[in-house]
Amino acid sequence: SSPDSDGCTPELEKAGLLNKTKIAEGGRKLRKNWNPSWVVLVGNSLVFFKDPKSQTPASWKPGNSRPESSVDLRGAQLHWANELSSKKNVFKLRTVTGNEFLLQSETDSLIREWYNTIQNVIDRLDRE
Ligand code: I3S
Repeated sequence: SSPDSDGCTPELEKAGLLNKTKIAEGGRKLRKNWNPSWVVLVGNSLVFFKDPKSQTPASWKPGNSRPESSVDLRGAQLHWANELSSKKNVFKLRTVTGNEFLLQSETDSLIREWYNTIQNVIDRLDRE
């Protein structure tokens, strides 16, 4: 049987490296600060970790794999947002609490996969 045969462990849907910047906190605009982020979609949440490659070997210890932040996708909104950046392949994720993130990848197919997978989770939660 699968490790989640009891249905209690949230399902890992997707994980990978994206460029990320937070542009609003509770509806209040923030200054952009793009950084690579290890992004994990699990259950109803998008979880962000610091890019291990941007850390020194000494700083990369198990204790440091603590998430940087996490986003509840229930009620969230997703939009392509190339007008919000000079970078290509940018989408905006807005949470119900008014936090806004831009996520970006140089790889077209990769960013489309992320967009579709996140949108599917949002749609699933909307139907619950
Ligand atoms: O939308 P903006 O404000 O032009 O975004 C750019 C700036 O945030 C810039 O930082 P400083 O204004 O602190 O120098 C960033 O380095 C750029 O990456 C931002 O623009 P892009 O187009 O990369 O999202």
